[in-house]
Amino acid sequence: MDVMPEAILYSFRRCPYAMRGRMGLCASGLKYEHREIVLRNKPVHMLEVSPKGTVPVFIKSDGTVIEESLDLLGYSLEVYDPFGWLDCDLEEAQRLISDNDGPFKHHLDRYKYASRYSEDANRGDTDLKHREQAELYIANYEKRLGTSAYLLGDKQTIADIAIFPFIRQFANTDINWWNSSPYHQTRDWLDRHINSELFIKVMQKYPLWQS
Ligand SMILES: N[C@@H](CCC(=O)N[C@@H](CS)C(=O)NCC(=O)O)C(=O)O
Repeated sequence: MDVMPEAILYSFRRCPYAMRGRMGLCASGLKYEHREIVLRNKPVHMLEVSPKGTVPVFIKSDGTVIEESLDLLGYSLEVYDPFGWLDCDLEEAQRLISDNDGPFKHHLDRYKYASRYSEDANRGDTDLKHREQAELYIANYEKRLGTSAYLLGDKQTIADIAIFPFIRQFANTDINWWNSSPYHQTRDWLDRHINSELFIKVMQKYPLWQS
């Protein structure tokens, strides 16, 4: 009898996209081999199955490759969605996630890694200017969270799960500023996610995987 190979996840602990993927996998209870990598030294096998070279990369036991974090989150929840994260207005969730992955992430990168974006620096942009732009999205969350516990209402959904790892990164860029910012509801929402049992589980440390 043939034995199906185990599914594999290539992941990097601090990557917010990988966190999103791991949240889905952990919620669904899917079993897989965790392969922790560093981005400056990607495993040959990972690049063979996914030449674009980003994490997360998930290889299902039938060999199918999922190389986008949102696809991995969606796939996991289609297998099993114990908390009903898909039970929401998926179009609205998609809109929020696209804003997060697009313009918010653009400004987050330039706020967090200002020195890597020298072109912007030459144009006189500062990291704080990008923080201000990113804050427009936080202000929208703050408004939503003023009337409900989660981004799409009183229930946690895929939108919260897909987005909070990026807000965590935004907050950690200057935690003193974040803690004294006017975004009380968003801070509380973020803290609830960061302190959740599931997130603590997905942040467990693994030794570097070696082939
Ligand atoms: N659209 C991809 C983006 C993933 C992504 O950009 N991950 C980063 C790490 S946070 C990465 O792997 N970058 C490659 C590198 O830095 O070499 C997804 O949603 O999975």
